[in-house]
Amino acid sequence: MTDVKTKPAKGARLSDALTDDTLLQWLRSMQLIREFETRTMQAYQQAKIGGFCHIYSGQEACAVGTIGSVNHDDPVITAYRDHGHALARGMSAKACMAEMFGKQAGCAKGKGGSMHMFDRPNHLYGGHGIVGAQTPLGAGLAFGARYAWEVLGVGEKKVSLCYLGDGALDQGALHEAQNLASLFGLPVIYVVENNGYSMGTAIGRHTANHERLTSRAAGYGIKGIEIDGFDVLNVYDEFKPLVDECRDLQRPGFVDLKTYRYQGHSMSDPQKYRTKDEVEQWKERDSIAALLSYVMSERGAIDEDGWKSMQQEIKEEVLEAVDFAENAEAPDPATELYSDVLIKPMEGMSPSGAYLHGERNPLI
Ligand SMILES: Cc1ncc(C[n+]2csc(CCOP(=O)(O)OP(=O)(O)O)c2C)c(N)n1
Ligand SMILES: [Mg+2]
Repeated sequence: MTDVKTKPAKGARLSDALTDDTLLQWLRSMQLIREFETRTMQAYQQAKIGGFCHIYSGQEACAVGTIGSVNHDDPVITAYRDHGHALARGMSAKACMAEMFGKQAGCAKGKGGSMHMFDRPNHLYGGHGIVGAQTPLGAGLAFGARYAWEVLGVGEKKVSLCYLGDGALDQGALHEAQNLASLFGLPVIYVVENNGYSMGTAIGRHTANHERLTSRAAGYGIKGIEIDGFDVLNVYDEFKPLVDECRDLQRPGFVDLKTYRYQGHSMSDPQKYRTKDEVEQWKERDSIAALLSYVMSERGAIDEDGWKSMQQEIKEEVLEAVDFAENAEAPDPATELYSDVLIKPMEGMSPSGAYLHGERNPLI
């Protein structure tokens, strides 16, 4: 995925050594996420997508820069604002869109929806809707990876990436997980996509000492760094050394990855807690525009025509994904309702889930 041409010269940035192909791939990936989210909003407004839906636009450099810093078989887990991570990890736009349309061809057979993207071949273990629930699981993935390498002698040293929002910072689960990760030497990096808001609550109103989040990690003996998450090259420059260190030493890490979301918290958010000016100010630093300018002006790796055709290609890919999702088959309740889930049919219930005597299942 990530290709390095030479070792960077002394004093040069790590990203200077990334090949033009890698940078173009990142540009493509970020634009794919942006376009995908635009079409997702449209489909949602047309009531083709149901349930909760959280848009990733604005945060593209976070997923692309961090996932671009690890190996494909390093496990990744995240919260519910997960379309960007799924696409950056290599999930097809079709599988991602079909999941949101609740179709069998979706990555989780249409049973998870927007918040539960799961893709084992791409080493993505969800998509989790309970704030902070993924943080012990991220430690568990790291435990499994270290156990496989050290005890079973299978595979190489790995690092697990566990993304969370600033709203999950004060969940007890995160603190318990960090404690054990440090104690046991679990190679998990907690990547806080700090977009400044938990729903409508600004970070300064819900998290103590929010300007020095890394000091919380330090309390557990975990190395923490702050990164400007709006510049994908900077994300790579700062994040990659931490990944290498955590992999090498089999230790946890923590990142305060500062970012911003362009859309509301979810599809139903009047956004009374922030001004339009604030959003516009962040957009002036847009991460896709910044990377485009670098690959165009500094690298000469793409020109205006090349960019236009890349955008067009991506647009067609996403429209095809929407069309595919719309026309795909719905899962068959007779075979799918009780497969891959913990709840089994109860006595008196037909395999399709309907109660034979006409009552509702109290569990669903
Ligand atoms: C345990 C729990 N409490 C409350 C909620 C309701 N809830 C859903 S999203 C959210 C805000 C989380 O914000 P943040 O972690 O910053 O993520 P962001 O939406 O900014 O990506 C809340 C409180 C929940 N899903 N789970
Ligand atoms: Mg947030």
